[in-house]
Amino acid sequence: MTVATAVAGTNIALVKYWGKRDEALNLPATGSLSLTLDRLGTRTRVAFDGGDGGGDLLTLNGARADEKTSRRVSAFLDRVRARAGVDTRATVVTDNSVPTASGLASSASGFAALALAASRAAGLDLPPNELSALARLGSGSAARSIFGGFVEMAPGTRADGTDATAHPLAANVQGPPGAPPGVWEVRLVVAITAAGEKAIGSTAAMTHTARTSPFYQAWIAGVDADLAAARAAIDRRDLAALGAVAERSALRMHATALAADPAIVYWNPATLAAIARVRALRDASPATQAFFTIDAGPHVKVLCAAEDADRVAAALAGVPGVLRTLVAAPGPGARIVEAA
Ligand code: 2P0
Repeated sequence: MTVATAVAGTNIALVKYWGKRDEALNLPATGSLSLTLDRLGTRTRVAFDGGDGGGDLLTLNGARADEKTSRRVSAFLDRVRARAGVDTRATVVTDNSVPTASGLASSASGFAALALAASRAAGLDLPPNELSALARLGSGSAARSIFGGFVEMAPGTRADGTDATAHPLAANVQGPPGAPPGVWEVRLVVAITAAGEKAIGSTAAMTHTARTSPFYQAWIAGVDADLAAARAAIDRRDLAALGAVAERSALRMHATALAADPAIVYWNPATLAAIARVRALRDASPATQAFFTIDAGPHVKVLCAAEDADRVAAALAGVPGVLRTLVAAPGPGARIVEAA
């Protein structure tokens, strides 16, 4: 097989990953826990067809990719080629189903789709945990997008990273006694608060935080407790408990980055206004159970029940500085959609 197309959904971490134990192998310093989304993701076609004659040819959202992105993808393809015993250059065509400048064009769905499409096109049929470890080499968060629904990423302890993989959590397939099986019907409402690229990429920001933030060790030390609380909340389908962990984890991650020297500030005024709106929704009578999380950018993502998603989206759309909102549901893991 020399051609394969894969799709993968992006994921939003509820317990954040922010720091590495090994930069070369992209091994996280802690575990993390996320929700894979349905509508927002990446479709990638890989053909080991000789590329542009000299090297790999990467087309991203209809245009030839820039040097930096191309190099990162080629380095990833080199790992796949080495493993499969292939030395042919590739043509890669990748499209994000994420709205332009949404701040959600994350590397998570990109490297998950690339790991699956490239490995399959190279003739490898990797089991999910090995695919997850492969995707991690491209981007830490991509290891989680191999799986659908709620997913936990293990930091692993091995130096070679073979145990630094993600796995789906049981809540994806079974609920509490009496509840119907299937994915817990939560939603993530995304409030876009800025257009354009973020100021500092996650990889560089994590390294800078680890080197200069006096809060970094305290941040790392707290993640296991958040993971345990999040797992327990998901088992019970307790939205308020899961939301409390998500807010705590995001605020601590940002506090740690804010304390770096020089400071890493991802927020803008609309970020804070959206946080205030979410808290007001909870304090209102009747209350709406809604909980925010924020990644390496100014946008605010709000966890809520499916039946409240439209109300939460409308409330956020009215916040000054919020440019647009979108609603995402839990989605499946990475999958092959075409192979030849
Ligand atoms: C996360 N983020 O857990 C955290 C929270 C952003 C904020 O994972 O260096 O692009 O490629 O492993 O995965 C974004 O970082 O970083 C990220 P690398 P990645 O979702």
